[in-house]
Amino acid sequence: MEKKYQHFISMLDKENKDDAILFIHDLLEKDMSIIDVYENFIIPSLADYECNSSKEEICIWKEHTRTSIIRTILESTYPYLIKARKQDSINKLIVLACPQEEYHEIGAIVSANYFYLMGYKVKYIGANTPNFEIKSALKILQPDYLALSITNYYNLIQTKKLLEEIVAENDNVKIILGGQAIKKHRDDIDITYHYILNSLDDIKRFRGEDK
Ligand code: B12
Repeated sequence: MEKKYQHFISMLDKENKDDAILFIHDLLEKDMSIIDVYENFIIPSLADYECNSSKEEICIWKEHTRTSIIRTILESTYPYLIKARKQDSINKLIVLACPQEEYHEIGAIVSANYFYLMGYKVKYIGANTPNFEIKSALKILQPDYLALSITNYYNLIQTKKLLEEIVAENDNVKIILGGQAIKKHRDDIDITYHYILNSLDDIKRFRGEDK
């Protein structure tokens, strides 16, 4: 696995989009599970990424390029998720978003796909989603859960305010939080939530307890 992963990373480092996409499709065709592909290739390829330039502007466009390759892989492998989805689906809806100013969305997309695999109905409504759009989705869709992905620490403060308003206005919706800012800083801020989930295991456990 490690050799294959290093090979994949070398293609990403060279920004060799076509080869990287074909490589992942080949793994899936040779019977690697979609979860193994997510856990051992897709997630670490971004989570462990370190820009080797000291210039910030170079790092940002390089991160965009890498993310764009990963996004194409996520979209183009979606049929494998459909095939792997658990048969015992659960009649509950999760609305998932990245709040205002939060542009990191791969974690949100991956977790949306994991909830889908576990049998939930999921609507991912986007990165950098303005507060009024999140509230509108809650009003119209009446989901069981609102899940937010927060990566950047600075976005915790405005999300705290948003969640206080949401909980005051909606009796039924339960709040799920995830993402690196939550993982690292949840004790630094008194933010409203019902569940904190940050990994596939967390989501599996949550599904097991959700009747
Ligand atoms: C790609 C990337 C970007 C891309 C994002 C593109 C996109 N469309 O998503 C771009 C170029 C836009 C970007 C911009 C910036 N970035 Co950036 N970025 C990254 C990078 C390299 C990877 C992030 C990623 O996709 N990881 C992979 C995913 C799969 O992992 P994940 O998000 O942790 O998600 C997992 C779990 O957390 C969990 N999860 C996540 N969300 C949720 C939600 C729920 C409900 C659940 C259940 C689970 C869950 O599930 C996932 C699977 O396990 C990281 C480096 C790193 N080490 O993470 C920096 C990083 C996150 N960025 C960082 C920074 C500083 C920035 C910028 C401020 C840079 C700048 N100067 O402009 C801007 C901020 C933009 C903004 N306002 O949001 C810092 C954050 C530090 C901090 N403040 O906390 C990091 C850590 C880099 C660093 N080492 O400094 N970035």
